[in-house]
Amino acid sequence: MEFNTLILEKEEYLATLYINRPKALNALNSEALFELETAVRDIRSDSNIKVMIITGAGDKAFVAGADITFMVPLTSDEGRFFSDLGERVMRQIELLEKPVIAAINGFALGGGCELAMACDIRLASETAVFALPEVGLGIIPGFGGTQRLPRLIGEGRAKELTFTANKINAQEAFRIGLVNNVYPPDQLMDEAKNLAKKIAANAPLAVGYAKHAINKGLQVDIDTAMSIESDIFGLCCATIDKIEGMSAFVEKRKPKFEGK
Ligand code: CO8
Repeated sequence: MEFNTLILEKEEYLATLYINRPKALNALNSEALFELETAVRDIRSDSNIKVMIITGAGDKAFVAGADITFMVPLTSDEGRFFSDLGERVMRQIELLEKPVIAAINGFALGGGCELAMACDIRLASETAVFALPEVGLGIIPGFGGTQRLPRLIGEGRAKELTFTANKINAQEAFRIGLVNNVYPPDQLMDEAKNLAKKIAANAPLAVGYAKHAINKGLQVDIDTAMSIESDIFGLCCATIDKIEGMSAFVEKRKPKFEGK
């Protein structure tokens, strides 16, 4: 699949998506967001793909934000449209039935930090820098950042980062729980691929259902969440992979999952 602003590579079970606008440090304009939406749709429908990695092309930036040049002339209505588009695409990543790993290889600012937050697991290079600089530009995070950041790191820290627009390094991002782990730059992609491989060895439907149960459960009270979990557990029990996984255990062999 050919894009102007992205590179999509597929190998076996893994799709790796590079945000590729090097002249603008991979900043997201509307073309990039529409292409991202197309790529996510393609990955959703590709039954070979079990895990997706999102990273930035080059060695300087994951994504340095929404494209400021693009946003300069936006009217209120156009700004609302652009924010809606970004929110929709981030949500499609979050709701994708396959795990998405952000491999954050440099600047993850504004919309770039928001893109990383829409992914399931965030791995960072030691050189990564995070911030929500929006209030310094007279706007607010508009791709879901005001909602996801407090859910990830707690209200107080989220408000401090958002109100100050402070930049933090990868170690600080790790300390506050914004990223799962930090690696030397030359190891980041290998580590992301190792993680993808581990995930892909498990039953794909069960992994997707687990993602769905966690996402849905976080939005509701604990009793409703338990009921969501048991409903989805019931769905797992109707899969061929459940029979295979348990048979393999009993027969002391490795399971061969079909995603059915
Ligand atoms: N948008 C457009 N162009 C950018 C962006 C960006 N976000 N970031 C960098 N660039 C461009 C620069 O303009 C420069 O272009 P040129 O060579 O033509 O001058 C090129 O990338 C290289 O950048 P620098 O020369 O500035 O590189 P430095 O290493 O000196 O600095 C920084 C790197 C610190 C990343 C710096 O470029 C910077 O501060 N960039 C802006 C970061 C930022 O503020 N991001 C947040 C944007 S706002 C946002 O994301 C809102 C999301 C929600 C939108 C809701 C819809 C309305």
